[in-house]
Amino acid sequence: MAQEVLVMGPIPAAQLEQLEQNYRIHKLWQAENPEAKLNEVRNNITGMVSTAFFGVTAKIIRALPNLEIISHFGVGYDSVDVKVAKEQGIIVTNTPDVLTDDTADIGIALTLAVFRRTVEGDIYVRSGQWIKKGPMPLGRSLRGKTMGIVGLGRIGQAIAKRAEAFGLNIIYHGPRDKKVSYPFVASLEEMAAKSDILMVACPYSADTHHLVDAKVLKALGRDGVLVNIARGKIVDEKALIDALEAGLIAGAGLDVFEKEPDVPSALCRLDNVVLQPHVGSATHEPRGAMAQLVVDNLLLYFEKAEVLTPV
Ligand code: 8YV
Repeated sequence: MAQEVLVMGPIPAAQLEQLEQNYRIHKLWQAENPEAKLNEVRNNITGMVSTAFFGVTAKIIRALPNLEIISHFGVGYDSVDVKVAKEQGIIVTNTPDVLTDDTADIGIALTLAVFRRTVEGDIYVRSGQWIKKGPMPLGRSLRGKTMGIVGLGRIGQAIAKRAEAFGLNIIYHGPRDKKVSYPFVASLEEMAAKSDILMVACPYSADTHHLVDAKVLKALGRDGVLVNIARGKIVDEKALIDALEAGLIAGAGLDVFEKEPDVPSALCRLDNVVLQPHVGSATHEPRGAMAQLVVDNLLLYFEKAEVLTPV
């Protein structure tokens, strides 16, 4: 009999089709009454697919007595209660590597957009201000500035590599000194004080909740720019809005927010902020590769009790 897989949220169509060909799947995000659907299938489910937005709570894990594997669509798996899953002997997999380059690209795109005012420039042309007012106010050069990276993991390193090509100096902060060529700064506040750009690229966990707070932003200073391509909750969003409104920092480039897709209107009103709707991995290539890893982890697990990318 085919395994039954509960799919919490959408993944690309080609891989959803592969799931349909191999398993009996239940698309919970499309169910009219998700709770009733869960009750109906709970004893049959052996596999699950989750996403950043459609995660897996401890309550759901505990409601599925025969669950064996959660195949997560995304590199960050903070939306899955991994601790409870592991306690129950459930395997969790994620989708690293395949999205590293595209996510790093968005980090650089946001940095450039804030420094070179590219979004403002686009509006300046389209709204006819160029003709009316003449040249736009000047931006700032990246060359010679310092980027402080919070979290020098796969994505942080890919950002560093790109940033070096733009003539930026790199320093980094994280839980430990990785003994790499970039200087490690043990105190985040100290790193922020040394940085022109504070680039957030670390995973979200209880340890990194509101890691970037009012003190760190103050240390970043009036010429400093915050860029976040990781998770919204790593930054205290209220403190960020206060710092931007008071001119305590120069600007921000944000791909992620505390309560997606609900972005505070205060952020939308600020000219020195560039906003993106969580698009780090949002190109066809990585999204396809991520979804394929989701499928391949399930296939391998149900065939040989092995997985490719456990967390
Ligand atoms: C999302 C992401 O997974 O990989 C991550 O951690 O945040 C994104 O790639 C994507 O939006 C799909 O849920």
